[in-house]
Amino acid sequence: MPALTAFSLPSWIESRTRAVDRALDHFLPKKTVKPVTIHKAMRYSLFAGGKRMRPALVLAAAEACGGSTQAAMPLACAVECLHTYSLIHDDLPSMDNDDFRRGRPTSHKVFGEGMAVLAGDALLTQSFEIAAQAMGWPRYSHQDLIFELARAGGSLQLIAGQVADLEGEGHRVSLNQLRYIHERKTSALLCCSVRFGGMSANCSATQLKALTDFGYHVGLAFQVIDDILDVTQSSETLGKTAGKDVASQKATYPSIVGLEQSKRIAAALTAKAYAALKPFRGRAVALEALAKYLLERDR
Ligand code: GRG
Repeated sequence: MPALTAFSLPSWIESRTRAVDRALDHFLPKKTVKPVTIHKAMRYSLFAGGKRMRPALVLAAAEACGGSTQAAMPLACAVECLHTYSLIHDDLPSMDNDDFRRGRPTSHKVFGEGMAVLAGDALLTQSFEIAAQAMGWPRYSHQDLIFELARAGGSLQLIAGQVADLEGEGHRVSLNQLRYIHERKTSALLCCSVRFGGMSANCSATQLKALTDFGYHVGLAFQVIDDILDVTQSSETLGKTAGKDVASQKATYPSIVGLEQSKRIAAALTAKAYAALKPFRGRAVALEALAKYLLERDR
């Protein structure tokens, strides 16, 4: 009888992260390609040591649906490029004005503000170029893939979250409004990531619905934890400026409901994410492990 091998998340993450890094390196213009400054700037932020959680979710969802890493990889790289663009722009002086991200000086600190804007723009465009290189599946066409990415990154989701965030500054923000921001700013792209994984495996409508539900809840939990870590961790651990939310009087879960209640809310959201995986009947091992890891993470 073959020995049962226990699933190890650390080694799963390590091997998938290495594969994602190799694929990103393949998809992106080399830093010697003209104009070299922009390609250096794009690569500087992309290979700065992010957690690669969105690509991991794409690949884990693909596995849950019986798909392959190879087929899902362009979509995993596309979401990471879009995510990195949003971080570069979020750090700009005209937005959050941050000097430190992924453990290094932010793009505008190194390349200047104009080049950082362009590096973000280029990564956003690059994400669509990469997504267009996915193979397309009987149930999901290229049109579906491009629509999915545009919807998650557009003015109804990611940008809407940032708009509400900017407009909320200096005002009293209710818990409902904060949830609206989190749904758009964070949950939308995590949701898109797991949906992409399912699509790359030509998943059924039931599976896609389950992944959507999972992504929504895990995305909200992810942002509540992000709010908590801003208060409880050091800049060194986070690789970005800690305590920024308090300093800028930003509405967060801890500032509205307190730290302990925030932890309970994150745990409850993660429980809902687990429950959404029921249709996979135990086959979504990596997704389950990732949800637990995201809840317990310290950076
Ligand atoms: C288009 C300017 C502009 C902004 C879009 C999403 C967004 C709005 C800005 C991103 C900034 C931000 C703090 C978003 C919240 C989501 C979040 C917690 C991002 C950090 O994600 P991690 O922790 O980062 O996965 P790494 O560096 O590990 O990839």
